[in-house]
Amino acid sequence: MNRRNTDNLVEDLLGDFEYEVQVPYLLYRNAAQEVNGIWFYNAHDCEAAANLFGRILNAYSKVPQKPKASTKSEFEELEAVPTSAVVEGPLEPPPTSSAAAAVPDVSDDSFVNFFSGFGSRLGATMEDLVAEKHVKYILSVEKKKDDFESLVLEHLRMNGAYWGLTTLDLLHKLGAVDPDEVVSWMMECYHQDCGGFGGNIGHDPHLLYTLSAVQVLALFDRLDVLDIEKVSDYVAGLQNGDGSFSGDIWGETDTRFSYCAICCLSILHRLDKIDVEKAVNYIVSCKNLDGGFGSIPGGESHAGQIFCCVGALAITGSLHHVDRDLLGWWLCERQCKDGGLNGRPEKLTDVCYSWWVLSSLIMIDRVHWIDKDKLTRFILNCQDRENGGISDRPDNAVDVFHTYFGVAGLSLMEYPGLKSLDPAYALPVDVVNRIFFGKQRAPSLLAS
Ligand code: GRG
Repeated sequence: MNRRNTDNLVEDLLGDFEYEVQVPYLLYRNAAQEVNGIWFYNAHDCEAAANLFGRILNAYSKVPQKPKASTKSEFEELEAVPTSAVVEGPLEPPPTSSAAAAVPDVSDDSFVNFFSGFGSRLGATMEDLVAEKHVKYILSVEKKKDDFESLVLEHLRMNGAYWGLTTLDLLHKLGAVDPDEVVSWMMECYHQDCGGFGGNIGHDPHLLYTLSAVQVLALFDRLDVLDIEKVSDYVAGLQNGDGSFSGDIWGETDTRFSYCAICCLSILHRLDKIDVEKAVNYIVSCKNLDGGFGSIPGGESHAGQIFCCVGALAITGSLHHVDRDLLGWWLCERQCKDGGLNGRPEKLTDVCYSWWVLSSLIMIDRVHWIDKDKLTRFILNCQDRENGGISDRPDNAVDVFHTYFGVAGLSLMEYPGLKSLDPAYALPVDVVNRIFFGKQRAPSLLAS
């Protein structure tokens, strides 16, 4: 059930089990009377999983109950359950994809080898990732306000906060910062008049910073400080007649802004404030013949824009617009001889594409088309092992942006000891689960 975790969620469907589909959620109550919801990016997958539940329950209802004391396994006992219902289950992608990462099936050997064998084949341990040094580096950048890096990040400080703090969370060290201090600084970047956030105190509001602000508040579980109607009105107000989004009042459109708006509104549970169908159609109009996406219709395919478009389509349950094999092929061709990934043909590799490319491949179930060991080595070779931080390429100067995307790429490859990141929301999976399941419960099942 988990997108990239080999620890499967196990539920006994054959006990006291009830389920209900409310696309994109599959809600169920188990024998312990716990109500849970499984959230799917794709409406089809949601219905297909429900269908599978139905087939299992239906088949089981036809099987006479066996005596408890049996030497046979529970699966052998379910002779009347057609095994093919599970093997050919609707969650399974075509044979070429071997179930890949998005919906792991631990019975699939290629999947098990791809992920769980990784630590031992590579000899990777937490020692290879100098995690403590990276934590120190991130904390030190925050303190040094006058050095080069801080100055060049001055206008992007809100994004910097998102990169740095998410890195700390992935490394289980978010507790090293004072949330009140962060939240109070962030609210100084908030524009009460319009509902948007600036990149720093006194800077103009923009969707790029508004998403980072919302993501950081979500990390700290402090979305309650927001005037959610005001912020979501600001975001929704930037949608144009053709479904695209401008980044701010000055009007430039870019699929990056479509992603920022959709991700932000989804986190705030306010997607209903925009015309989602038009937003999706606009993104689809930016799709190219090579399967990739650009920043505007006709714009060159670029891995960064592809993440934005695939992420927005994933969040809105519209991934059926993607030709997974064609795009997967284009994306996996981004891996170069040094193991790193570039953002488009003939360009240099850069650690940040570990995120843009891998997250996209995960969302379209083609991440196993990448040589994971080589990419892991590439990222680890970009670390400053003495002072912490990760650079774009080996031996270059480190910065917070590449430190985040390096650690994020490792997390997507399930590097030992790191928290899991959600490939669409670019937030740790536990944070995304809290947003969608923490306070929201299955209304009809709870009522019964
Ligand atoms: C929440 C993760 C997250 C993102 C928010 C801002 C945004 C949405 C996405 C940005 C996507 C994007 C366009 C990334 C590319 C960034 C990058 C390294 C651009 C460099 O472009 P070039 O042309 O580089 O200088 P190449 O590598 O093509 O030479």
